[in-house]
Amino acid sequence: MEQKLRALEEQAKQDVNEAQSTDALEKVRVKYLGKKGELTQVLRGMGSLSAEERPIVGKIANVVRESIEKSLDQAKLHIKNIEMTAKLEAEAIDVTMPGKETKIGRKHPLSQGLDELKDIFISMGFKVAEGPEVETVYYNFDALNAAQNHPSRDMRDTFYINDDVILRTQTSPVQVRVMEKMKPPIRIISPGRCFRNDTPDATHSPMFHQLEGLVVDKGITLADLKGTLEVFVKKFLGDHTQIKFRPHHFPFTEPSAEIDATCFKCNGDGCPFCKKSGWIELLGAGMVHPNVLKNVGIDPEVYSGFAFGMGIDRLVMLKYGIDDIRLLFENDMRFLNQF
Ligand code: 2NM
Repeated sequence: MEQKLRALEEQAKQDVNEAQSTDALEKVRVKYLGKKGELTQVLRGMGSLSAEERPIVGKIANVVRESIEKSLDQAKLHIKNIEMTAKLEAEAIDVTMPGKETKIGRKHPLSQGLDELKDIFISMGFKVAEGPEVETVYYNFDALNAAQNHPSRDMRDTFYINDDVILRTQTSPVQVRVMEKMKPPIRIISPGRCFRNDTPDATHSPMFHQLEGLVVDKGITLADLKGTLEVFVKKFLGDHTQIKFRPHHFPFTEPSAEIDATCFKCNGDGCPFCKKSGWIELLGAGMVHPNVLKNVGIDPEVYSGFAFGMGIDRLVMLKYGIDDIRLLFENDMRFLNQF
C-alpha cells in the first residue's frame, strides 16, 4: 500500500511537471485529488486494512496528498508567472512610436477679417448688434426710405419668401430694429450675412457679408463721419492711408458718399491693381435721412446721425489679394490653408 502511494506521488509530480498551463494543472489536480481521483480511490480502499496498518498508511497518504498539493501550488505560481510575462509582452506599447498627427484648424479668412474689423470698431466705442437674416419688406426697404419703385425691391434682385418676407439685402434692418428700441446715444455696428439674387462670378455671390455702422446722438455732423472713417481706415490699412469722399446717392442717407482710400499697393501713385487711379473704393456712407429717423420715432429736429456700410468679402479680398469671391465659399482646404 505504501509503495502504491509513493508510486502515485511520483506519477503525480511527473504529470505536474509536464503541465504547461493552469488548465492542464487543474486537470492533474482532478486526476489525483478530485472526488474520483486516484489518491481518493486509494484512501477509500483503506477499509480493508487492519487496525494497526490503518493509521500508518493514513499518515503516509496525508503526506503524499500534501506533497502533491504543494507541487501543484508551486507549479501554478510558476505557470502564472510565465503566462503574465507572455501577456505583458503581447500587450506591450511601443512608447517610441510616432504619435498620430492632430490637425489644428484655423479661422476662415472671412472670420479673420471680420474679427479685425470688429476689434477696430469696438476699440472706438461701438457695440455689436445682430438681427434676423430672414427679414420683412418693412425693415429691409420701407423703414429705410426706399421708394416703392426702387430697383433693389425687384424680385429679380431680392429673394422673396412671400410678399412681405425676404432674405435681407443689407444689414441696415438690424439698425432700424435697434433705433426702434434704444434711445440715443446709439453707437453700433451690425456685421452679418446678406443675400441678393446675383449670378455668381468673380465679384458677385448671392450670399455675401456686410458690416454697417450707425451713430445717432445730438449734434452729430458730417465731420464726425469723416473723422470716424479716417481713424477706421488708418487702423485697417495703415497710418499713411488717405481717404476721399465722392458724392453718391442712397435712399437712407442724405447727403451720401462713397469713400475711397489711397491704393495700398502703390500708395496712390497708380498701378494695375487700382487701374492706375491711385484709389480703391472702400465703403458707402452718409448722414441718416430724416425720414429714417422719423420712421423709428426719433425726432430729426433733436437728433442726427451718420451711417456707413462695407462689404466684408470685398475688404478681405483686397487685403489678402483674393481675385475671386467664390473661393471664399468653396471651402477648398488648399485655398483656406494659405491664410
Ligand atoms: C451703407 C451706406 C450708407 C446705412 C444706413 C443705415 C440706417 F439704418 F441708419 F439707415 N444703416 N446703414 C448705410 C448708409 C449703409 O452701405 C453701403
